Amino acid sequence: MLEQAAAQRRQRQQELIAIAELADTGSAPAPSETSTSTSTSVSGSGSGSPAAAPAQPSPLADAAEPSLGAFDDTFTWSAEVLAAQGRQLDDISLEEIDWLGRLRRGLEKTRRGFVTQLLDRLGDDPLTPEVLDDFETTLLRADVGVQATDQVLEALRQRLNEEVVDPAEGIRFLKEQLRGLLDEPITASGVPLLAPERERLNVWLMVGVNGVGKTTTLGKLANLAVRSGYSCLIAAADTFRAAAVQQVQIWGDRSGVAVIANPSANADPAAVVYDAIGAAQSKGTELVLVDTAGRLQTKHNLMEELAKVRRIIDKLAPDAAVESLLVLDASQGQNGLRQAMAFAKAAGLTGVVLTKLDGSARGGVAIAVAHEAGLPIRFIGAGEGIRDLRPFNSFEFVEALLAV
Ligand SMILES: Nc1nc2c(ncn2[C@@H]2O[C@H](COP(=O)(O)OP(=O)(O)OP(=O)(O)O)[C@@H](O)[C@H]2O)c(=O)[nH]1
Ligand SMILES: [Mg+2]
Repeated sequence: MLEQAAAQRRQRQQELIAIAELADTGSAPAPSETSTSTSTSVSGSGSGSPAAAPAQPSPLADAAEPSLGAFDDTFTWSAEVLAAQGRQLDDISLEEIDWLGRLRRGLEKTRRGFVTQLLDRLGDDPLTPEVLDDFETTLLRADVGVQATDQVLEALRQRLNEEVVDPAEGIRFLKEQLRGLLDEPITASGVPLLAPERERLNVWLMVGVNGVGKTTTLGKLANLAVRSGYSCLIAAADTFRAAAVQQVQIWGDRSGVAVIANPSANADPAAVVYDAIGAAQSKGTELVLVDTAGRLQTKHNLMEELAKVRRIIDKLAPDAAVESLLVLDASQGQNGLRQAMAFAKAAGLTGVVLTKLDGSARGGVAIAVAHEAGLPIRFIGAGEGIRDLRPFNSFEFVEALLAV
């Protein structure tokens, strides 16, 4: 079965290598603008004075290196998933194994041994149309969504009409269908793997309802960007919640990334973004990460505010590569789909970051969002740590979701 998957997913190799490059540990030099400040409202890590040295000897000091665990079941599984994508053992990094292990553990609740149970129950007999009810329950319970589930089952039914399919082959086909749904919007976007474009201004907005993990994701992205050698700046545009600027400042400090903020009460988020883009343009910064509010007095205000921020970016930096990433808490399941629909228009969404997969029983919502909202999943978060975020890979995700 692994050989078959290897043949099919060989083209994935290139993507994975790019992922490894993006997340390459420690190879990137610290960004030259680390902890510098402009004369306006920028505060860098540490003292905040212009061109101040970083407060920490290493800005990445708290980004714990992954360590090799036991050669347990998870380790073996992780190595197999990478091998199935055509990866050679000697070019697999410890970080990748570590991440896959965490992803698998994270999706444990979603999986709840579904596939194992399913295979046990089905035995070795060929699949019958009645058995598809079990598949349907599996998918719906993981929050894959009605539309996507219908489409997958229809494909399976058709397959059963054409030939005899044993349970293991059924699962393989199921995984292939799910991957197809996840990859559709990614392929349509023309960007297989999202990364900031070098030597160009990239503006990435984190949007989403309160508490989903916007600020945490931004902090992790800042760290990933620094480790990948990008110059980066954070715009603290959540001016609604009093502690928001402080929270984002802590994340900036952890990676030595300067934060643009406006200390006055009820500052206009669009003005903060204005300052940040100005600072980025004058310094030639490659990536501006924008933290936005998850809650305002009314939902209407939130959408208005996001639209205004978008207008400012488009006006000030018409040539910038803008990404508007909807952050979704995987544990909110189908609610996430509704949020995606609500934000799509005002925020001009270009992609999704799925967070909290470590504690979620509803990881399948990724498939619903990809299929029904037509949005590419770009990153996934599975933990509160600074390294608990990785670029999205449908093969790894589906393997983790439906692991035996
Ligand atoms: N377990 C887990 N917790 C997470 C993850 N991402 C974020 N969190 C936690 O979720 C909580 C909310 O995260 P924030 O980043 O503050 O969320 P936010 O969307 O910025 O919230 P508001 O600014 O209030 O709208 C924090 O306690 C984070 O540590 C994740 O991937 N896994
Ligand atoms: Mg926040």
